[in-house]
Amino acid sequence: GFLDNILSDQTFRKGEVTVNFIKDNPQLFEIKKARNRATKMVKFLGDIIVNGNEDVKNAEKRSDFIKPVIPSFPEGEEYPKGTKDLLTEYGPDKFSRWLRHEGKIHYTDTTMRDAHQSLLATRMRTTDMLKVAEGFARNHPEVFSLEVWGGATFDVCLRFLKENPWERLRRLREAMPNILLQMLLRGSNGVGYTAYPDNLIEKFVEKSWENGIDVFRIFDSLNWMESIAPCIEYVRKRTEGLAEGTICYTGDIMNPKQSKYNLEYYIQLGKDIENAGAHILAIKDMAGILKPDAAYELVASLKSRINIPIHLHTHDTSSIQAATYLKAIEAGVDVVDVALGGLSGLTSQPNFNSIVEMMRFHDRGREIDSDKLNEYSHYWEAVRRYYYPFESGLKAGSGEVFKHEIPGGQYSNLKPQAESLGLADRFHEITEMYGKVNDLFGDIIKVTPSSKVVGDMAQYLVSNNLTIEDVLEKGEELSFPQSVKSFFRGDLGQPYGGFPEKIQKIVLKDEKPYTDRPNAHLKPIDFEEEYAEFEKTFGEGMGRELDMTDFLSYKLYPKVFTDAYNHHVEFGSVVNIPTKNFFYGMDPGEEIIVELDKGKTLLIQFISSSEPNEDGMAKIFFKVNGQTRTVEVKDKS
Ligand code: 3PY
Ligand code: ZN
Repeated sequence: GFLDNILSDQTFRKGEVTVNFIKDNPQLFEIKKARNRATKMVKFLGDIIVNGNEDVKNAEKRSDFIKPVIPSFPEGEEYPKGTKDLLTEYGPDKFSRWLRHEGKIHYTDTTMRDAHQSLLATRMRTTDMLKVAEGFARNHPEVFSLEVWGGATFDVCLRFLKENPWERLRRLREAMPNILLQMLLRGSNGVGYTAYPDNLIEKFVEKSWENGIDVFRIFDSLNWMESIAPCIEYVRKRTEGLAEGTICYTGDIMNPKQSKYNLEYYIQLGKDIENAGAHILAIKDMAGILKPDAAYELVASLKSRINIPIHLHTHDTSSIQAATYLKAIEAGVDVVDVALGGLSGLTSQPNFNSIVEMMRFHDRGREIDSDKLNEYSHYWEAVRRYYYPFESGLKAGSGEVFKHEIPGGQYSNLKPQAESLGLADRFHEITEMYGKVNDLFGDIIKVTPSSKVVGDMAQYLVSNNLTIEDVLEKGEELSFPQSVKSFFRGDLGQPYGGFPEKIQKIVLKDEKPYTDRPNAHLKPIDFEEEYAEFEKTFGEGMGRELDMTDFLSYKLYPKVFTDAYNHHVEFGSVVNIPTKNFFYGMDPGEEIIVELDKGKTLLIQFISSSEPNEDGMAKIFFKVNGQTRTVEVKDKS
C-alpha cells in the first residue's frame, strides 16, 4: 500500500525527506490511486454478491453458461487493408462512387449494435465485444462495415451497464482500425428520444467522427427531411466520413390500396436525400416488412433514379427476409445488413453466415472464409447465454409483424415493459392495439422515437381497458401519456400528410401545436459557459480529466449521466469486469482476473461472506493479488 511504498523508499529511509517529498514522487500517488480503484472494484463485486444486480433481479437463477471460445487470428504488425483504408485514400465522394460501381455484394455486420439491441435489449457489454474485435478485423477485412454504436446503445451503456459509450467507441476503433465503423443517428433526436439543439447535434457528429465513427446512418422517425438534411450537412462539414441518408420503410408498395407510402413517395424521398448531399442511401426496414417483390421494385426503381449506392437494412421477425435480400441483390443493392449467426434471426438481422452461403456461387457473391465466420457465430452463441434475462422469449418468426409493424428493436423491449405493467398475459393484445393506434394516428412511420409513442399509447389503452372507440368518444376526459402529447404538439417533427386533426385535438385539448422544426424552439448550447459549469460539478470523482465527450453525454442524458457518474464515484470503472460476475456476482472460491488499466491486472478471489449484522452490514472477504481484502456492504434485502 501507500505507506509501505513510502517506508521502503530509499530517500525516505535515508532520512532525506523534505516537504516536497510527496510532490516530487508522483508514482506514490499512482499506487495509491490504483489501490483505491481495486477497493472500489471489490466493493462493487461485494454489492452484487449480496444484493444482486438491479438489472437482472427478476430473472430466475440460471448457470448453464459455457465458456466462449475466441477464434484464433493471424498476428502481425499491420492489419490487412480494409474499407477504412480505402476511405482514407479516396475521401468520401470518391469512395461513394467506388461503392456504387464495385459490383460484388457488401456486408455490414450489425452484431455489436442492432443485433443485441433487438434480441437482448441492447445489454451487450464492451468487454464481450473487445475480446473478438481485433481478431475479427484481422480475419475478415472484406466486411464493408461494422455497426457498433448509436441507436439505443448510448443510453443503455450509461443507464444500465454503467459504461462510458465513448470509451467503448475508442476501444473498438483501436482494435479495428482497418474496417469502417458505423453508427445509427436519429436525426435531430441524436441518440435520444426527443429533439436537441442543432449545435449540440453538430458537436456530437464531430466528436463521433473524432472518436471513431466513419459511416453515419441518419434517419428521422417520421422521414422528415428537415431533421435528416442538417445532419447530412454536419457530416459533410465536420468530418471526412460518409453520410448515409435514410429512408425508413413502412407499409407495402405492392399493395394496390397503398396510397400513402407508395413507390413515388420513396423515390421522392431518395432523391431528396441524394440532393441533401448523402454519400449513401439507406433503406431501413426497421420492422422487417419489406417483402421480396417489394424490395426488388424499390431497389431497382431507386437505382435507376439516383446515383449514390444503396444500403439495405431489415429485421428477420417474419423469418422470410433472406428472400428479400436475394431479390434486392438481384435488383442491384450494394450493401446488406447481417448479423453473425449466434445473434441473428427473429427480431435481429438475417444470418450473416447463411447469407454468405446463399451467395457462394452467385454472380455477385463475395469470397468470405465461412469456417472462420462460423467460429464467430459460436462465440456469440456462447456469450449470449450470459444475457438470458434480456431474451424476449420469441421462439419463432411471426407473420403478424406485417400487421402491427413493430420495429425489431422495440419488440424485445415491449415484452418486459408489458410484464412490468402486469400485462404479460396480454402481450398479443398490445401488439394488436399497436397496429390500431397506428391507424388512429394517421398511419405514421414507426421507428424510435415515434414507435415509442405508438407503443406507449397501446400499453396505456390495454392497461386501462380502453378501446379506440373510447378514445374517439370520450377522449376529452382522458389524460394521455406524455410522449403522446409531445408527439401531437410537434416535438418529433411533422408526419407525412400531417396529423389527423380530430385525434390531435383530443390529445392536446387546449394546447396549441406547432409545425416548424422542434429545434427552432430550443436554445443553442453555450459551450464555453456550460462546459465550465459542467466541469465545476463533475470535475472531481471520475479519477481522470473530463472532456467534451463527457459533456455531450451529460447534455444528451443529464439524469442518466449523473447517476452513472455517482456509480463511478462509488465503484470506479466496471467495464472490465467479466459479464457473468457483473450480472450474477461470484461463487465462493471463484477466482477472476480483471484488468484495472492497460497491463495492470487484479486477481480477485471471493472467499466468503458473513451474515449481515444488526445494522444490516455484511462483511465480504476477498483475496486481491494474494492479499486479504474485506469490504462491508449494506444488505438491502
Ligand atoms: C434505434 O433508433 O435505436 C433503432 O434501432 C431504430 O430502428
Ligand atoms: Zn434495425
